[in-house]
Amino acid sequence: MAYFKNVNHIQYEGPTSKNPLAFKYYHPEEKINGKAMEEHLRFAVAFWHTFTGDGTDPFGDGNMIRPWNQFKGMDLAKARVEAAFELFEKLNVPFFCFHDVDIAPEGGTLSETYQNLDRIVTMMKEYMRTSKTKLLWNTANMFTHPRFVHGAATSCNADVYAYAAAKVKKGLEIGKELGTENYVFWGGREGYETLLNTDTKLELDNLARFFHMAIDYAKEIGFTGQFLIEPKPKEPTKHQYDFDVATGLAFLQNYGLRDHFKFNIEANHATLAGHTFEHELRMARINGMLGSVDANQGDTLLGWDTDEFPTDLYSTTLAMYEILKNDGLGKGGLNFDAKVRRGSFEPEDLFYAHIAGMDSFAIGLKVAQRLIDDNVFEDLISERYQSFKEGVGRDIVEGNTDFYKLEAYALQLGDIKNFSGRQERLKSIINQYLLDVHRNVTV
Ligand code: XLS
Ligand code: CA
Ligand code: CA
Repeated sequence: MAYFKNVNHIQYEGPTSKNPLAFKYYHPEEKINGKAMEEHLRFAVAFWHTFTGDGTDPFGDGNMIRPWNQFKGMDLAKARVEAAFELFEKLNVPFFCFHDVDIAPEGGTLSETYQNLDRIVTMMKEYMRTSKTKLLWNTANMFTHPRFVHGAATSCNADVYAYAAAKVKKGLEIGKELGTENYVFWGGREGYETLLNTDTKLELDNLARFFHMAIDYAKEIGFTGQFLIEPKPKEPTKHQYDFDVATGLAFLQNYGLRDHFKFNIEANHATLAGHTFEHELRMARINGMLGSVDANQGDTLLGWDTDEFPTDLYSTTLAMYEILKNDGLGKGGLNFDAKVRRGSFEPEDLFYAHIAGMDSFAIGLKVAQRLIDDNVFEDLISERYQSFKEGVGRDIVEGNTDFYKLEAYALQLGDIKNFSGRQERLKSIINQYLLDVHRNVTV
């Protein structure tokens, strides 16, 4: 059965097209610096927002019109998979992502839940034999069910900890079965509400033990996906342990986990942490830890996680700049962890939203590559740090100095001269490049 009868395969029609169901900028085969756009961007659809979410918010019931909602229970789960592969094919998207609970209903017992999952995974595997769409990552939802009220791997309740371990164990088996590229750990309720009732040391030690057991099990079963930590500072807990890249990195290093993980950076989580998206990408990149991206955007007027489809070209450009500088995302990709607004409740809106996101990142890719080709930032940065290429600066960088020598040097200095950082000049150049995205002229 077709769930999106009014939508055909989305084609690239170019920037002058008026067809809302066409790509204006995303041209999968087009080569950017010798590599096809499709391979640069590695887009993924998030199963939960697109097929499971129903528009429910704290003030209102679900309102999304979804043709598969005519079914219930396991039939609904199967219908979602059918609808998903129809959308993947029509959008020509190479990857998807899911949580265990997105794809199959939980049973009365853990064993029943496993059985439900197995049936859906078998069905997905069958689709994936002929579909080009692969699994970017899967994960276990350890935050929705009431048992996770105090956390999962940081719960005060050891029974919950064991239950969470079982879910991740199953998740790794499923990931292996479906040939996933990555496995994501987002600490949904791994944090605290108040220090007054929390043994933070025990919770963090337990979280590290949990990750070590996951690494051991993955090795044992030959799971080859990349492990990813997804930082988020708050929501649902007041303070989440994986606050941002810097906090996550300190944790991984403290507990001897660094070599086994990379980060999955979500734009809206970066902004909730008081950073820009590109800041988090940069911090992960310079530490060799940039693994994958949850491509969305928040709302500057709202202090929570709105998970909007990305349309801010400034942000997609600076994000793609970091990704290109990282030499791509390896096994990672750009997962649209994004949901249509509650007012966009028709099935076609799912296509408009993904097209908007894919086109926005395609523009970001093109502009970022041109900025790099023309050394727009690099030339200025190189000039700005010139003092570290000679004399005392070179001694500092090469480790050939100490406080005595630096003091002696400082004592003989006259007035110290600084130079402008040229921030506004750079921003106006970015605008020029953005507006020139279609011209073959370089600025
Ligand atoms: C929620 C997170 C979540 C993770 C996967 O804010 O973004 O969706 O990506 O559990
Ligand atoms: Ca996410
Ligand atoms: Ca989010």
